[in-house]
Amino acid sequence: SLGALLNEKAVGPVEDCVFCKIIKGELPARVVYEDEDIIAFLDINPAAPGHTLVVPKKHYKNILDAPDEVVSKVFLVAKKIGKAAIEALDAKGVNVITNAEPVAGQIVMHFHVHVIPRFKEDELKF
Ligand code: DGP
Repeated sequence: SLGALLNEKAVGPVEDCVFCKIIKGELPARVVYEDEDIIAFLDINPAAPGHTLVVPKKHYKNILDAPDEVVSKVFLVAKKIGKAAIEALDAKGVNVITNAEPVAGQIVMHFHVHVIPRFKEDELKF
């Protein structure tokens, strides 16, 4: 189930456009959701349990570069995963965030949205 998958640990090394390689199946990832246009997998360096990245299969640099339809699809999947995290992991809320350009903290230059489950004992600041 999606809930069980969100509880697992991410796997996979870090390289240049790692997300394209993950999408092509050339690098492993703990995939928690996939459809025709979108893949979602656990973050290799999670800020909290269940930290998931939602990624369009087509390469766009970031939200500012992606077509509106792609942005919509990515955020709708982020919503689905956020709700699953609250149900399956007993999270109390989620951060849904995206970084655009290195000055804003973007490291992987392939558009992605972070879904970060938040727990009562969780003192992360976003
Ligand atoms: P950002 O700073 O928004 O570009 O976040 C990039 C995220 O991607 C960061 O939280 C770590 C994650 N990440 C980088 N490389 C890999 C990888 O190879 N596999 C997985 N699962 N996550 C990765």
